[in-house]
Amino acid sequence: MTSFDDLGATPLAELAARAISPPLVTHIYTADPSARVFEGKIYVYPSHDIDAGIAFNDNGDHFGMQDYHVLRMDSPQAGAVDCGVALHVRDVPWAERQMWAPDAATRDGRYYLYFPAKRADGIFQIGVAIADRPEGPFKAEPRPIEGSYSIDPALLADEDGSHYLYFGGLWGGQLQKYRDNTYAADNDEPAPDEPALGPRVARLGADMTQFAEPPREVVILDQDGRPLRAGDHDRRYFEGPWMHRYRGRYYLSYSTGNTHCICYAVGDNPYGPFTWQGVVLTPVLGWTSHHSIVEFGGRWWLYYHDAVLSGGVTHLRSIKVTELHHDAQGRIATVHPYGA
Ligand code: FUB
Repeated sequence: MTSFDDLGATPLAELAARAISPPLVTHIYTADPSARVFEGKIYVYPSHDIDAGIAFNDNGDHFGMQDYHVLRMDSPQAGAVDCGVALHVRDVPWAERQMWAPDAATRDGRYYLYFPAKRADGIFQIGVAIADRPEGPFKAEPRPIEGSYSIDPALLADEDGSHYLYFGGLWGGQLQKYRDNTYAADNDEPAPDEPALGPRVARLGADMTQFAEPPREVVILDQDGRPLRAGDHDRRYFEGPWMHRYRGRYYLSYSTGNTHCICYAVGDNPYGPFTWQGVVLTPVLGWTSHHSIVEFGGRWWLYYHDAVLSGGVTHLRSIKVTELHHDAQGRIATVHPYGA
């Protein structure tokens, strides 16, 4: 595996040549791809990266995104069509800035876009916007989802018709400020030998715009059944949750943040616990890694991003896709974005 540090030291032209997949689009920068199958096509809901002219800082304020474009693909191997602006922050009554990683779901012929953004007081919440078409345009609800917080919403449409919303991200995503769903400015990450913070999950109500229950914390266990520790940066949850079902089991995959991998853990129900299994994607160029996993045409696909197209600018990323393989035991084969 090419480490994060090695990537930074590798000439860009070499990385571009070794990259296993090209960007899906090059006319805009895109990141955090949530790929969904609607109406027999793939719709990708990415962040729309821009240079907002904001200085780099540890809160990620330089990720100053303002709108969403939805991309449509006839298949993962086909070209991506930019369906245009689906939602702009100026049309979200409660939000001021930083339209970060979104996801989408459908129910009863309507489409729901879930997105995080900062309120005027600098606190992230998650909102929902509704459309009649997968590509929008989406109309935002006047208020964020009550009881939501932090970033990176991801949906699970379960077999019984229930929808679950997973969310949460550390550091700039503010997850470390919450305990038992309550914010305190002086909350921080647990000590290294304490259980790590997990993503949160809540079942949605039938109208898809509110939680039907208070969010619960998801626990990720090691192979001995112990919760991963906060100091276990190679495996602990950081941001970017995603859920897919494979052969009746629930696969939670996520970014490890400052160790730059996508990992996965497996459980038997949407709430977990989940047991850590391995690495889905080794580091990409750029600080962040964020992905989705989708089945299409009887095969599995990993959507992800890197910053090769922008020359390594960490907030100017491009989304990509490659095939993902599960072995006979259901284990995921690690993807090396620049070759093994
Ligand atoms: O794109 C902004 C943030 O960067 C996302 O919300 C995170 O998952 C990371 O990719």
